[in-house]
Amino acid sequence: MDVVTFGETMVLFTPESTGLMRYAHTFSRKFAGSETNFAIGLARLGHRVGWISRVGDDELGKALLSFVRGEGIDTSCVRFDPEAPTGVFFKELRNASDINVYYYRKGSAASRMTSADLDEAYLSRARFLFVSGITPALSENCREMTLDAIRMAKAKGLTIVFDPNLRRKLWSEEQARETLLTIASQADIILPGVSEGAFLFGESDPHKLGQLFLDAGAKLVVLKLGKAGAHYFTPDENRLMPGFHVERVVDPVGAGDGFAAGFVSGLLDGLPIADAVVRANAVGAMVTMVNGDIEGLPERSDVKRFIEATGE
Ligand code: CKP
Ligand code: MG
Repeated sequence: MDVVTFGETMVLFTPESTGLMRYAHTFSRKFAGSETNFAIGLARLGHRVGWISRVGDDELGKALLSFVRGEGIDTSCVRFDPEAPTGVFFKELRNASDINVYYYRKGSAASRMTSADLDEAYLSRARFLFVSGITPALSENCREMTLDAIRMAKAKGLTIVFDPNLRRKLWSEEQARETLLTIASQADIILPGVSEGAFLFGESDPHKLGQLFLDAGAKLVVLKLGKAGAHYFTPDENRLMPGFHVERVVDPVGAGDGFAAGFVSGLLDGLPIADAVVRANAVGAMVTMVNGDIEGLPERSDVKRFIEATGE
């Protein structure tokens, strides 16, 4: 296996109509969650990924698990929890620039995960552990599990990749800041957005943020700048890799996970950091052109064509 990740994937309902969701009568049913968005992105690019989670022992949990497995993700460490339901969320697309997410996930099966869901032998089969800042926000047991997963993976020599994925609806500012900074200090590679950097350090200048994350402990920081692209920082060099032009953004949710998949795919292929960031920018951009968090994730040949056509 190349990468292991863990976290909550939910049933996603999206109104078929734009505007206020209160007027929506028909919804499409999809599945989404940061870690499986990322995992499926990597699988489409030809890599092998394992996902650790829990789903409810219910119809939607069974559908979700079949779906993720069908996308080629190893789900041998996913369990059914008979005592809690599969989480659900709604994505209201009032228009392309006004998108709201409503969670119905409190007490969900995945939020009941504990460190006992982690299998050390399973983790040690991979080269990378992908950690998203959503999982520690789900519950105190998930927060402990996240820190234990990092500890175990580090001991086994895995590279820790961390996407802070700040979700203010899930926890208090103080809890979020403290935990995300703790994880940032333990990660090898960190993929924050500027707004997340500003939340954590009270600073939004990209150069200063890059340095702050390096000082906090990361060896490589890739700061996401939206349509401007991404700026990477190591102790020795830093460089801005411009983003790709997108004619029309349909749905930006999931772009960060696509970005992470493109970047880790580049590292797995042994690309120089700059080229891995180009791939990350391309996958992130492609995700925004399609409604759904995983529907726009490209295959390898699609990314190549997109990069060539857009003249990076
Ligand atoms: O940062 P992104 O827009 O890439 O993340 C989107 C995902 O896991 C989305 O699929 C949703 O399920 C979530 O983030 C979340 O819990 O908010
Ligand atoms: Mg994100």
